[in-house]
Amino acid sequence: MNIKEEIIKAFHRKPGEFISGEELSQSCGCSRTAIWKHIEELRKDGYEVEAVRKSGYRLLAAPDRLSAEEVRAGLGTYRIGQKVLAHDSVISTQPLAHEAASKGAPEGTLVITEQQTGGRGRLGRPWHSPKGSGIWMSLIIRPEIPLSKTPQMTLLTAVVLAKTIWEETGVGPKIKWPNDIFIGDKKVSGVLTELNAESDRVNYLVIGIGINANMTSEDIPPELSAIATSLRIESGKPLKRIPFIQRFCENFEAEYDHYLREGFERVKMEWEQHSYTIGRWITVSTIQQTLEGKAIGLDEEGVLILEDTTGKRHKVYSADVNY
Ligand code: BT5
Repeated sequence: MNIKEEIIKAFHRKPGEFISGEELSQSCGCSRTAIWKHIEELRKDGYEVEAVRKSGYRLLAAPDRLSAEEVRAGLGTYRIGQKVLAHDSVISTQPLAHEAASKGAPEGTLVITEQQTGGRGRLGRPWHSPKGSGIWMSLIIRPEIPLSKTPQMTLLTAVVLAKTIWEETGVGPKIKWPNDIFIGDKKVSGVLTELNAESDRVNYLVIGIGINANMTSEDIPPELSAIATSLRIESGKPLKRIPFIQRFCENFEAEYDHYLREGFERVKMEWEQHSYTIGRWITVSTIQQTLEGKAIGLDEEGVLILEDTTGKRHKVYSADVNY
């Protein structure tokens, strides 16, 4: 048992209340001296814990740090986010998640970090991931679906992100096909889905998620200032990252379980409801060609349907979309 994590869980069960050393030592299965030592360690980690003789310990403030203990304390899921690999600074969470997945990390494992020095988007594009002000994470899932359906996981993740942003900030985001979350006309979050498969069998997917949480306008570099925003800028309040990640995991698990049981239909409907793309005139560039037309909707597999000026409909599988 991880004693620090048990103590944090106990504090979360009784917010604002004193918990006696005796009660903590019983629920953690260790001596009161061991509890005292772990409380000292928590203080070193930035937790403010009040200790009062006869009353016990009370949590006054937790640090704004993405630790495995904090994410798991009070998390209402049975597998998404139940294993967390938390880092301070990494090049990118994607290769770390691939490595963990190839060594057998369970479905739902989350790799999170405070900072990425080489964060990336699709086609190797850079993803700006400054320290402390974002949520940079990679989720491992192992769905039993054919390869052709894996792009649906990006759409599912975008729906879950849009819902979570709405629930946690009250700001209404839109999804730009296939992987961008927009508020107004600026990007607040992006999804990068990577796949490991053999013939038609999916071994695992790594879903990379970048969310601009607490960046201020000054934190956004000039080359991104016209296209990027953050939840803090849009909602006018700092975001509590831990509750956000927990809500994301809970929403993801609910949506994903429903998808595995019932199929893509609900994701398609919700995606269309939150869509920035549908109804717009867009230009789509693939390696082979450039198409112009109106985005009509998704087909039942999640492929974007585009109608050109002659009324002809085209299926867009994977491409860059300009507006
Ligand atoms: C994406 O790519 O939007 C996917 C981003 C995924 C990032 C996560 S963070 C955790 C995990 N680890 C990683 O290394 N990556 C994943 P794409 O659609 O290709 O968009 C990339 C483009 O977005 C760049 O070319 C910039 O124009 C822009 N951009 C870069 N950083 C941004 C930011 N922080 N906010 C908004 N836009 C950004």
